[in-house]
Amino acid sequence: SVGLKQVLQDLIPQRKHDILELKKNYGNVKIGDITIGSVIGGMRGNTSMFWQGTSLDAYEGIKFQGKTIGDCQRLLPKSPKDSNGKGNFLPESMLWLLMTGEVPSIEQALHLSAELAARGRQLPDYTDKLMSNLPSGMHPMTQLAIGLASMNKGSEFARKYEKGDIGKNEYWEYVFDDAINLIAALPQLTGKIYSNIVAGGKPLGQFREDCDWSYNICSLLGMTSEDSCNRQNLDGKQSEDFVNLMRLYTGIHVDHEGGNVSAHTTHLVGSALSDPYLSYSSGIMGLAGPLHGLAAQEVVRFLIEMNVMISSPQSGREIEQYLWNLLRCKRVIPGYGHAVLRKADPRFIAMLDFAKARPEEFAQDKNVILMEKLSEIAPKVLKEHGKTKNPYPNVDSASGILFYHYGVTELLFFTVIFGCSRSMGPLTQLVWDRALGLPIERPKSLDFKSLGALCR
Ligand code: AMX
Repeated sequence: SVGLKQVLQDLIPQRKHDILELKKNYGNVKIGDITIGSVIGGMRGNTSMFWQGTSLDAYEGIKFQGKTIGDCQRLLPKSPKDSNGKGNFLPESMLWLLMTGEVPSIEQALHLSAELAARGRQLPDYTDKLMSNLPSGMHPMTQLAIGLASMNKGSEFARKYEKGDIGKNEYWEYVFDDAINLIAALPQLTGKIYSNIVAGGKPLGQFREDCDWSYNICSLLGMTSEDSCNRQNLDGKQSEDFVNLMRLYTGIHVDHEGGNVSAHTTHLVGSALSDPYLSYSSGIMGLAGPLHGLAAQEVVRFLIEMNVMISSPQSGREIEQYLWNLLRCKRVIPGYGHAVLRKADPRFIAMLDFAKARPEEFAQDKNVILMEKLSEIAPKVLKEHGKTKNPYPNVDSASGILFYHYGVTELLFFTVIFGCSRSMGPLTQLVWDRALGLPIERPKSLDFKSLGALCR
């Protein structure tokens, strides 16, 4: 079938059987010990979540249903409108892979893309009105969380649940519909937020039902050469590159295992049977934190500030000095380090490769040059400093500065684009959570007294 829901329908019985068997036959198998260090240390090393779509290896980085970024770039269908075939895969292809575990055919990917475009044509009128009336200057991530939460008014799952006419076995079907509607609405919602920030709410571009999801994000930001606004006067090549950057960025930020704040939050809130809009809105609140999604913005600010203070972005000696001063002031180097990864993030490398493949476009951009130079110098400094477990660049080191290059300069807005992408992984898991009948999450907590008792 070319329909994602139908394909899932066929997959679910076997997976459900598998999970019941696991529970029945192996429910008591131990997979680790929990230490006091983990209880008071952000639950590090505490392997305790089921998450299907992606897994994170400390050295190999992210894998999407077992596939590396390189595999995905080779295997996942691209847009047929891609003029030279060198563009990135469609995030819609990634969504299919996450949901089903299978690489979609081009027909399946395009069918899903068309379905998202058809469902995402316009925002519900209540959301549109609400977004138009938000105070100017409100944080873009607050706007996104409000917009998403408001869409719960149209939640199929919440409506059916309220009426009491669905059984547990059918939950996933309505969660699926909500998830697809939510993902479909993100280009419009993102465009609306951006227009609130930069144009007093005036539309910046057009939604095109014959175009893919990433194209529509770009168009509604006023960033395609064909749209009415074309705010940055991008020429055809730049506009095509920007759309490809968006496909790349939104294709590889979809998920990063289950334990990160936005994914875990979505899963946790959903486990209380809150609908996908409320669940993902909560995840967005977590993504807004500076140690999580907001880091891309910090990196851009950091690069711009450093470029003011040094004579050239190629000056290794001055960069090194700048970093040591920062560390002496007990500040972190933004864009470096990771809670799980222990090497350079392959997503960073993919973004860097995007810039390297376009030397003419970026040759004069001091910030992009500094970003690249920094990735050679900062690891050396952090290693010598000796505290950071992973001294290498993380995903946020490159992404923001590339958007900045093309003219998206409103730093607080980057995380909204991250939020578009990140919808795909956690919402996939939410569909599977309900399909497999996973229960409400309820870890046990300990107070000082109980911890003390364990130490005696
Ligand atoms: N610069 C300086 N010091 C750093 C550092 C950095 N980039 N990264 C970690 N450290 C320090 C920590 O502050 C900690 O110091 P402390 O012992 O005095 O508290 C020590 O090294 C050990 O930390 P860690 O175990 O290596 O990292 P963590 O798992 O606690 O935190 C992270 C991970 C990402 C929050 C941290 O590396 C950091 O703050 N990096 C900078 C901000 C950033 O780039 N965030 C983006 C993360 C990616 C994402 O989720 N989007």
